[in-house]
Amino acid sequence: IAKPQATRKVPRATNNPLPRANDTDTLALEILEKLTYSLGKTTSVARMHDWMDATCLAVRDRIIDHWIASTQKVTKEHSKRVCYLSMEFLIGRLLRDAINNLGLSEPVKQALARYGVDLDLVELLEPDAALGNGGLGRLAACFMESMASTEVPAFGYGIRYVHGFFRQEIADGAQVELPEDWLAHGNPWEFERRETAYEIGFGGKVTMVEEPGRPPRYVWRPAERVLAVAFDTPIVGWRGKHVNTLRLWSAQALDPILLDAFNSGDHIGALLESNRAEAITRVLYPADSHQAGQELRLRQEFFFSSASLQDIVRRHLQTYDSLDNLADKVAIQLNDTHPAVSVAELMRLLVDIHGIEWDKAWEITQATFSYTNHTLLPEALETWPIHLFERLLPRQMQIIYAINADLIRHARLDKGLDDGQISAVSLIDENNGRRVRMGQLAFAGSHAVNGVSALHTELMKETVFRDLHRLYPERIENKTNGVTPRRWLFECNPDLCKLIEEAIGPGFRDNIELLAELDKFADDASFRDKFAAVKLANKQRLAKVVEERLATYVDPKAIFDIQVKRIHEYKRQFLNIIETVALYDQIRSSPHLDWTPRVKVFAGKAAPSYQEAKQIIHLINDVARVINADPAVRNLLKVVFIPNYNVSLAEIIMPAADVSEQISTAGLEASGTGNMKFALNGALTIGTLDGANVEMLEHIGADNIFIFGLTAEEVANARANGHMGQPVIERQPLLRAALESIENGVFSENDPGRYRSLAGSLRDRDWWMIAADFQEYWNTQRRLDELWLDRAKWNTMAVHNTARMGWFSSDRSIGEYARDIWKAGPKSIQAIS
Ligand code: H2P
Repeated sequence: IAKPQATRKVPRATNNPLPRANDTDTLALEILEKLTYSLGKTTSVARMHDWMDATCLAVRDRIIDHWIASTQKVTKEHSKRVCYLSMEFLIGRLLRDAINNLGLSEPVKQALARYGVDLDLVELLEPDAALGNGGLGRLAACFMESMASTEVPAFGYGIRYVHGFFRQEIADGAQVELPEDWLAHGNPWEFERRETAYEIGFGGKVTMVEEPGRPPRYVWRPAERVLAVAFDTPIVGWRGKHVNTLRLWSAQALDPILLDAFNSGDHIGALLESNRAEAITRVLYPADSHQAGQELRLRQEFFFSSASLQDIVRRHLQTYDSLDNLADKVAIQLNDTHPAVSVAELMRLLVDIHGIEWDKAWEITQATFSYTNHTLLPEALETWPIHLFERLLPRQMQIIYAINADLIRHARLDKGLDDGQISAVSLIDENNGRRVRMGQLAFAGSHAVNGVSALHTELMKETVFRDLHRLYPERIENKTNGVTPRRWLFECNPDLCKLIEEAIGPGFRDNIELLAELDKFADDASFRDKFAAVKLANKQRLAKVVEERLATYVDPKAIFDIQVKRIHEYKRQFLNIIETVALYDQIRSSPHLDWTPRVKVFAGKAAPSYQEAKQIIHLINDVARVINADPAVRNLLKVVFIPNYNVSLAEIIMPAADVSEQISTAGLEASGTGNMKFALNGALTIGTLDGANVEMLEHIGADNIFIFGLTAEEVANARANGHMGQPVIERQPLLRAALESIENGVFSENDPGRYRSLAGSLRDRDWWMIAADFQEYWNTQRRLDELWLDRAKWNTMAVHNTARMGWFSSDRSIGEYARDIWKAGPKSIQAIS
């Protein structure tokens, strides 16, 4: 390979970015320039990792050109900005996203090829930014991409965790949690902004200051202060039209070291303060460690809320001389209750720091905030013990009491609520040792509160927020989730996109709803065959990953039946594995029957403290070991659990599924977004009438989706009527036999009692309705088996799925938020119908 020399002739970004040639020659030089001048390496000594860094840096320069232009435009036009506050952003890798959105995929590939470097291998080296647990964090990442793509000016605000979601390994069938280290080799995408840092206080005292002729003021003197330092990552939208900022906060001590202590020999003590501060942003909390309860979690929540609000207020005052018009220029979206303390903190900033009168401040606060609820699970609705809250955030506690007093007065006097209803709407839960209810606080402080699917939104009105809804009937509205088609179709399934483009032209890349035009190809045999060929190639790619990681062969010609998501009882991976065991029994007892070959694929992490979920992982692995080693099964059934599910693995899995498992107990999955990714890539859904499945059914049509099981209403009734699993199990020989083999140690010979209590939970109250739904689930799976034999029909249905999923784009979700809640973004977006 010739060794080109780096030169400095490449045009550099200025305040007026020069349009640069998107050709291979220019990019090759830019990458080389980064390798040489930013990394100090020559092509002969550069390692793959250096090439990855150099490529990211070169691509980042291209983004910066657009970033500067976007920022200047927003500033000049005084556009309203959206601030999306989220404790989680599950971003994954950024390189492919960036080059795809900039339209640079081919030139970058060819530029690297000049140095004998393969872009595909470079991409694999980028660590996943796993700053989230699951759907909630991934939704925030899709929304960031869609806001950039639809040109909604936005800031994402969150936490720069040093260690993201844990790395999962499976040892002897069980989950082992290891620290994840995405920053170990630095992060080429981010900019540290040391000049953008804010002091965050904790603890201390509040004093009332009275000055003659002025109303009393409250002054908070925190006992402890830490610094929040900004790290910015530019997020580039489709075709590079607009770039937004993801601003993540990192905690640091005001003094990096206590020099006196150090000099007097206390080397450890000298660093204590700094350690304590940095601990705030060291690790992401795994969700579901129900009632994390730890003080550290509350510190994290306040830390990033306060830093973000101080930043928002400062920036607003740079342009406008008053905060009176804050809500006209900023919309703050609270992603779940994690940033709910922001309501009290903004009130403190407005009233205590900027001297705004209380009622006016409350008006501004409510007009500025809106809140998204993501779950009805009672254990996930955050509450904090008053004594902890008061000790850590004394002024915010006072403010919450004052907000609550106003709320209760209004409820009692204006709306005539009785005592029971008052205690339901109160921001303070008096029944469980006095706790602050963050859901109620977020609700009270927002002008709009939304659920994430039509069903979930209705259930919010009937359950968790029933009384608040009665008090403020206009406030709750629905915003069904969506996923970005750039990552979840264009990037993860390029061959399918090529095929779609051949059929309907390139328009769908700019308007995903044009996918609907594919519908007319569903009955075209030659198109269907090509569609199936792409699917097969994607399955081969997944099979290769399975082979590499698990040393297990899976046949790409079998049905790939996939369930990937956090492991949770309500998501019912347990139901799926029981059905697998029943199928195994049937294949063994009736070997002569014409069984349809299936590969059951599972992946997902269990929160470390969630014992039942960890047991389910163990069971899946135990079942896999036994079935995969049994020659009697003759490869008709394979079970694999792929460890360490993350965004990058999802990008390989989604395009490779024939069957998508969306089988939560109805009424419990708020929306789901994996369901959308699978169907968009042509998988057929087997699912309950839960979350967004309900709307998918409406769009895709009942003929193209496999719905089974109790409805949310039936689940609620069954629970209320004291449903028990045992009588159901008695009536169902398949289920009975499968459960018995699980509880008798057929899959855990060295520890036969391992699953006794897990299985026992079905005999008992069967809270998750697994026994109740089993038979219908089994029957529906067999309908899928049968359909597989008529491949033309299967493929027709698969094409309909892809064609009809355009509506589930996060561009559509963002359009609805922009139009109904934020009143921000270009007119074209707000005009979305
Ligand atoms: C949660 C809900 C999902 C929802 C997602 C985004 C919390 O994600 O349970 O139903 O789609 O938020 O709104 P998850 O379970 O995947 O962690």
